[in-house]
Amino acid sequence: MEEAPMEEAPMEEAPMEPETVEVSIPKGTSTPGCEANEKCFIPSTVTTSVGSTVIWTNDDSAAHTVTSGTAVNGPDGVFDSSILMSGKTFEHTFDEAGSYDYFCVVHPWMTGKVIVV
Ligand SMILES: [Cu+2]
Repeated sequence: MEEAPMEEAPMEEAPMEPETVEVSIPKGTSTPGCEANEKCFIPSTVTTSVGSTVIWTNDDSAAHTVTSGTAVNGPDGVFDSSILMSGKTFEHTFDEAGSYDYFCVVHPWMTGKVIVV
């Protein structure tokens, strides 16, 4: 068999398949502190492929939101869970590549990011 040239199939550039990624909103995030070690959303940064779905679960006893944008500039309208009660989930499918910052409008120290490649 003929050997394929190395540059045609580098492992690092193989396209990722769409996947489902779970992010937890952990207990205690309604008081500041989680931001010090990026534990307000776990994981706080998700890198995934176009077409993937991220599912956030509120594992805290308090209500939170998952809102695209930043605390400084406000919601940007890409996605918004609105008030997410304890135990509830919110999901969003990312159909376009980009870097998506998000935060909790109730507790603006809670920030996270989804990077879609
Ligand atoms: Cu919150």
